[in-house]
Amino acid sequence: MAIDSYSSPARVAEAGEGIGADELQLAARNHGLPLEALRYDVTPPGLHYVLVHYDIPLVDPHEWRLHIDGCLEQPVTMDLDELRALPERTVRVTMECAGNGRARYEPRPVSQPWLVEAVGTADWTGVPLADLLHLVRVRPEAVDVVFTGADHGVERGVEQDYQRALSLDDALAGDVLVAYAMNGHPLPPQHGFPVRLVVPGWYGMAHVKWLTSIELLDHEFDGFQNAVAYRMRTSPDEPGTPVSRIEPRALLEPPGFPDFMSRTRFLHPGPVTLRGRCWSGWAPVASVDVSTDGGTTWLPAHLEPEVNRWAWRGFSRTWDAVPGSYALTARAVDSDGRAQPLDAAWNRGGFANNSAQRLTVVVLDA
Ligand SMILES: Nc1nc2c(c(=O)[nH]1)N[C@H]1C(S)=C(S)[C@@H](COP(=O)(O)O)O[C@H]1N2
Ligand SMILES: [Mo]
Repeated sequence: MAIDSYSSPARVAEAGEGIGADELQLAARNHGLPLEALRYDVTPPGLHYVLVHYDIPLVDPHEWRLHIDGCLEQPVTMDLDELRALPERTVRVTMECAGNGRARYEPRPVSQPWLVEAVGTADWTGVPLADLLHLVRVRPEAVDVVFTGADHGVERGVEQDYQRALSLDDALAGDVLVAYAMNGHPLPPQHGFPVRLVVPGWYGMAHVKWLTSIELLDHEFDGFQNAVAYRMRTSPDEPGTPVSRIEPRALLEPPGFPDFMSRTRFLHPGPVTLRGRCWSGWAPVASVDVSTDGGTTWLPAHLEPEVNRWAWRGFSRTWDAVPGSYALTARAVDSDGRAQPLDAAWNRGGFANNSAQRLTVVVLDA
């Protein structure tokens, strides 16, 4: 039997169709950030969201090599010790899956059914990609840089290694790292052990895990994850535009205590400080507003100082909670004026859904 019998395009759920066994299977492998973990400045690794397209490969760190070749003067193969001997840099980065919010789109694109929780922040340590590219002396004709992971699978009938490319300009800009440590420790297997790419400000698909090769091309990369997947389109036959940087988002730490099944929050009446985190990959967040009536009226939040450009920022707002039922939400606006909407425009892949979060909160009688 041929693999192309698995080539059906990504499906969109029928009206009213519930989450199916195939989506549940993905959701049970790929976990989100429990929203109470927004309390940590740096996400403990086990609480950081995880997304893996195929299998988590078992990589022997002694056998591992990074190959850098293609359109350059000085091809290089290095082992882990050689990589770690180069000058290192640590950058705090908030990473978010491009599919975050997918399950809240109507109709629902059938894939990993994230609500709002596909996010995490880590201190990534590694070698700046720009330093490595300097070392190998990239030729002037080079335009794209392809990153290949050690994982292998099939997607819509196409057998492939996980590969993503950046333009040479994007690869040289903004703190892109070839990282071997997360929060000061070797990468956990699910986060790319022993080495992954980190592309600050970009959605997760660009941060290639289990990195084994970096190849310079003199033409645009047309691999599956760039040319077919991760494109914003409303119908399957249009080429669409590439998914790239992270849209602005604010997320509230759910206040009070939860009901086990519905996750409705309960609070006792009185003053409460609502807290959360905000980020945008395009431009720094300029303001955050909070609403207790589902976005009809907004209250400005206090923004904590920026730790660095690529890490989320804390925000807070006091609220005098009186008995009743509330729909809490928050929205971020970045300094380019990109504003988080109550309802983001739909696309077929279910990408970049930064529609404002909605938390049902019941303030109990005194
Ligand atoms: N090699 C490889 N890299 C990958 C992936 C993958 O499946 N294989 N998934 C990508 C996607 S879609 C996301 S959102 C991030 C998730 O990174 P994390 O699991 O460390 O949070 O890794 C990216 N890098
Ligand atoms: Mo993702």
